[in-house]
Amino acid sequence: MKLSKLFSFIFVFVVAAGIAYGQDGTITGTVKFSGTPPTMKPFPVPSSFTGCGKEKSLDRLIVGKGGGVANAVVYIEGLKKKAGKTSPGEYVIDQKNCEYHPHVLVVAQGNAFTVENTDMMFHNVHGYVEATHATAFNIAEPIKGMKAIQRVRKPGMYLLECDVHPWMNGYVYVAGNGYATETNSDGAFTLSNVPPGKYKLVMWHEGWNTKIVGGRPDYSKPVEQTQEITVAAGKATTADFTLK
Ligand SMILES: [Cu+2]
Repeated sequence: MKLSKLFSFIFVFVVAAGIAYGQDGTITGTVKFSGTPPTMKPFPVPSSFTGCGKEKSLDRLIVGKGGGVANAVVYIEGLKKKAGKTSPGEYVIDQKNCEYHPHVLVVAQGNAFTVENTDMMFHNVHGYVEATHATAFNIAEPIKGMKAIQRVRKPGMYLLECDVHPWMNGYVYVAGNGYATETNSDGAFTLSNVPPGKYKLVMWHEGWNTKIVGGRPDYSKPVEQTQEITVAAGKATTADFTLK
C-alpha cells in the first residue's frame, strides 16, 4: 500500500470512529394512566386558615389529554456523567396561593434552586428526605417577596411541606447525573445527549391515595417502575410507562 493511501485509510477510520463516538442518543416516552383515573378530592381548608380559599387541590395525580400523567420523574440510574452548572434563577419554587409551584422540580446535583414567597403570609419549605422523612432543609419565608437559594448536595427525592399549611406538598428530585426530567402536562418526557449503552430507566410517581389523619393529608407510598433500555448512537429510543 502506498503511503498516501495508508494515510487516507487512517483518516477515514479516525473520522468514522469520531462520528460514532460523538453521536449520543435520545430517550423519549410517556407516562400514562390506564383506564379512568380516580377522582381526586380537594383538601377542605379549616376555617382557621385565611387567605388560602375553602379547599385546595393536593396535586397528587394530574391526568391530561389521552391519559398523560404530569409530574412523574424519569431518570437513568447509575450513569456517571455530571450535569452542567446552571444559575440559581433557572430553578424556582414559588409559594403562591398556598401551593408550591411547580409541584415537582428536578434539579441536577451541584445546582441550586431559588425558593420564593409571593403570598402575603408566612410559609416555609420544609424539605424531608422522602425515604426516611429526615429533615434535609427548612426555609422560612414570613414576608411576601422573600427569596432564598437552596443547594442540596445529596442526590435523591425530597418531600416539601409547609409547617403552617398542612395541605402544601411538593417534591424536589436531586439527580446524581444530567439524565433526569419530569413529565409535562401530556405525560411526555425527553432525555437528550445520552451516550450509547444499556441502562436502567426509572419512573417515579408520588402516588395519589390520600387519607386525612388528624387534619393532615396522609399520602400513600410513591410508585416506582423500571425498564432496561438500550440507547444506540444517534437514535431515539422509546420508553413508555403505565400507571393504574
Ligand atoms: Cu404555607
